[in-house]
Amino acid sequence: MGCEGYLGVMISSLDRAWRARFGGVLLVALAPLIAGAQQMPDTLWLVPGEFVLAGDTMPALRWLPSADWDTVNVSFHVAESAPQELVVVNGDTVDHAFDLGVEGWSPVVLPPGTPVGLTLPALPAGSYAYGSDSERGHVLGAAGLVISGLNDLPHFHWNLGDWEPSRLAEVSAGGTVDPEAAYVPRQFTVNDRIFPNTLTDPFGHVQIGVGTSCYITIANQGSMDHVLHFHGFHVEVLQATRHPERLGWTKDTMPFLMGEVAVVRLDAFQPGMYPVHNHNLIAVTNAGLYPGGMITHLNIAP
Ligand SMILES: [Cu+2]
Repeated sequence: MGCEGYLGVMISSLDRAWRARFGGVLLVALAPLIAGAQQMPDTLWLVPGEFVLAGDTMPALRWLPSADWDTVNVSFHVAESAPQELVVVNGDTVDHAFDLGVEGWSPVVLPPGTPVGLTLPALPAGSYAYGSDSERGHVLGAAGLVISGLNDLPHFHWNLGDWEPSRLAEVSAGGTVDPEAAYVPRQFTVNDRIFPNTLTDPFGHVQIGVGTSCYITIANQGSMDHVLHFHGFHVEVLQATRHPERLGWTKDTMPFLMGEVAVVRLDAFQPGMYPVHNHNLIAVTNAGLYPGGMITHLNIAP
């Protein structure tokens, strides 16, 4: 299906989804929120648990600001170019290493149960993916974002993930990923949420006023490549770690290779509700049911 046809289907489906969810209450009744910047926690906990997406119950690992289980990895803001002291506690049963993917900075080993103090390096303005350097940590979804500077505008983030329940179960039980096996994820998330729950995410659901601007950090921490299509706007590419040639481009469709961390700027010149969706049809479903998965909205208040 071409994107125009796709768009029509999507808008009417979105409309039905909204009505189902909000009982016909106009979404404009929701007060526009400024993305509340989460500050770095004093202690970061790697916590094992379970998450449920559209009927699939899956084992999980999450980076959290306390030992209490939550399904959403914490992403946080730090001051530009200032080292940060952080204590990390590995609540899993095996070793992990805290990884920031920054050249010249080595992952810090985290034995289970022992608090480890580490210093985040001075990070130039931009966004960085942090996680565990192990396959177990990656597959079970221990992956968050550190956003340095870029706080002169509201700054939203979309941490993208894809989930194949059988792979998670295998790895959780101590197995490894079979590189020959087909990868068939059933769930696709933005900040560990599936649509329409993406619309109740204060850090991911873009809600700003017409005539204003925001940053959006977009990180692909899944196990496949993704492509997002913005309706209503073209965004300016400020960072794209796997597509350096795209810096400064203004685009409505952007690819995100596995591991890519990007920052875009959105100038909201027109009011309205605009979907942003994955261009891969399977990635806009929840366990095969459309619409779902990687869809969120730009809600631009008049
Ligand atoms: Cu589209």
